[in-house]
Amino acid sequence: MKIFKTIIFTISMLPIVSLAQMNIRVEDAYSREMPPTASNIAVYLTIKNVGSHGVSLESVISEAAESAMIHRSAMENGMMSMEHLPELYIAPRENVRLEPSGLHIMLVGLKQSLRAGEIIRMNLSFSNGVVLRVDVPIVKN
Ligand SMILES: [Cu+2]
Repeated sequence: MKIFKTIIFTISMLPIVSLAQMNIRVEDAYSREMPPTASNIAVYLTIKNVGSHGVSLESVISEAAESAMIHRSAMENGMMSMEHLPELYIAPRENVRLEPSGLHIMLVGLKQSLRAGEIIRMNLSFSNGVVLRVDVPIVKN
């Protein structure tokens, strides 16, 4: 009987999880090939929130690096600097583009150098509990 209850519970939870998952899409992910000495790389992608609730990207992990952070590049007194964002909000029915000279995900402490043609994996965790696995192709600079 306990098993039966567990099955019912699992089935009833499924649609909620998958609907939330469908509300967030990640597209056009890529990173540029860097010199072999580079220890950090920037990842660019577009996050689409097609749902009716705002959602925040809260954390990123990748097996390719020691850690990952959300960064925003900005010009300050003629110098390019990077600011660390604790999270990234995506309003309902909005897209947020992470692109060169703007928002990006910084993979810090690469475990090995990455060549064009390779693919690295990241997991993006959102405030609604959704975790999306994203494949990031490394492209020629
Ligand atoms: Cu950065």
